[in-house]
Amino acid sequence: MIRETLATTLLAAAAFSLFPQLASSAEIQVKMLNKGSDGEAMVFEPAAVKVAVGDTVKFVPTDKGHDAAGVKELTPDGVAAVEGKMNQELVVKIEKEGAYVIKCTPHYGMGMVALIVAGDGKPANLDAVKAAKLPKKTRDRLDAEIAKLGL
Ligand SMILES: [Cu+2]
Repeated sequence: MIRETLATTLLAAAAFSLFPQLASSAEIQVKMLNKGSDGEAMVFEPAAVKVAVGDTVKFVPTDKGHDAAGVKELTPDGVAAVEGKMNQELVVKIEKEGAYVIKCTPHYGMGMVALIVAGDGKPANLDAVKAAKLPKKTRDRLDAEIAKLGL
């Protein structure tokens, strides 16, 4: 009896470690918009998302004329920056903890920027994200999003 219970527990633990996404993975949608619900022009909405490793973030081209691309130097170490195409959906599977800054290439200077934070606590590369020299509008929006996440 005890042995059976132990075997069942071990099996469940093994299954969980092999397929953790079965238990927890989520897909978060981020829209690319000409105008946000707050009236701001050229935005990702939501512009800040907190996710778990294993989740996916889907960037949806709700309005035309946008893309979603990772900012190389503001991506966790060892992770390649994603490159979306204009007017196309981009699905990003998050495989590592950290902060990911995503830009819309044509509107980066206008502050069209999104922040993905994966994992709990303060991301290892958050200081780099906070210190990055960016166009003023972009810097301001990013700071607001960091604050929104309480980081
Ligand atoms: Cu854009």
